[in-house]
Amino acid sequence: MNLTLSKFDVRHLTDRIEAAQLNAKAITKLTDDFPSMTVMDGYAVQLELRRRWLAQGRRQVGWKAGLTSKAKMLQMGVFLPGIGFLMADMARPESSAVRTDDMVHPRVECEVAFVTKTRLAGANCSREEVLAATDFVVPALEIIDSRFAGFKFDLPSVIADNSSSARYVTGGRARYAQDLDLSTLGVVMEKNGEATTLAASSAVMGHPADAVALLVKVLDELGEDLPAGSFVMSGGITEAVPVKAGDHILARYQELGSVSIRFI
Ligand code: OOG
Ligand code: MG
Repeated sequence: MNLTLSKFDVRHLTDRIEAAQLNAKAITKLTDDFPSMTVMDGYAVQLELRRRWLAQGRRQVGWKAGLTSKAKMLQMGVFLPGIGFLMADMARPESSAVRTDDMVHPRVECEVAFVTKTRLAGANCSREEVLAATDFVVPALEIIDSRFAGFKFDLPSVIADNSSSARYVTGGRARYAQDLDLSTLGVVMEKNGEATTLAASSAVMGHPADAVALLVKVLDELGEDLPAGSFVMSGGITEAVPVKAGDHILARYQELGSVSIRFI
């Protein structure tokens, strides 16, 4: 897919995204000013942001796939998946208190995360290859935070914003993928003690490993691969739930245990 942004525009839009993240201040979506922006332009901004952060000494641990379930697509009104990068310093400990004052409007979603033991690459990556390359799976909560006003965006804008990546939390029990049927794992998310949303992992493209395969294909288009030892989040199973200071989230997964977090 083609690029419409100049190198100058990419740097300028990366400045905007980076400032919105640092100051936790919402901005208008990028396509308001650059209406012909493409998905590839979005990735050019995302990769410039990653380049800057790596140059600052931040460490990348992996990637995430997003908008991989119908629930998420319908919630956001964006009907194609995208990917984003994950840094080590975005991780928060299980059961810890997560600050909200450094985010714009955080939301929480339940995901299945994969940790890989061999490299994955190529335009034809399959579910079987992903499962063979998987060391173990672990339940995760992703705390997303769009930097766009009203949590409203289109695909090029959200990809430029690193697919709303903000924080993530793992917990529960790590399991070998071959010991589970990853397409039928039920998950219930409780907010402040009340079941708020529930679904099964098949909501993610029929099988969460298919979302990882899709991520590898997008990486291939970007000239990247997925190195051994990567942490990969496969996408929200249910819609994301807004949270504010004082809220507590507990996600209970079939076979994988539970993950909780509270907000201050
Ligand atoms: C985009 C990120 C989507 C997921 O798991 O679907 C995502 C968003 O909804 O803001 O992380
Ligand atoms: Mg997500």
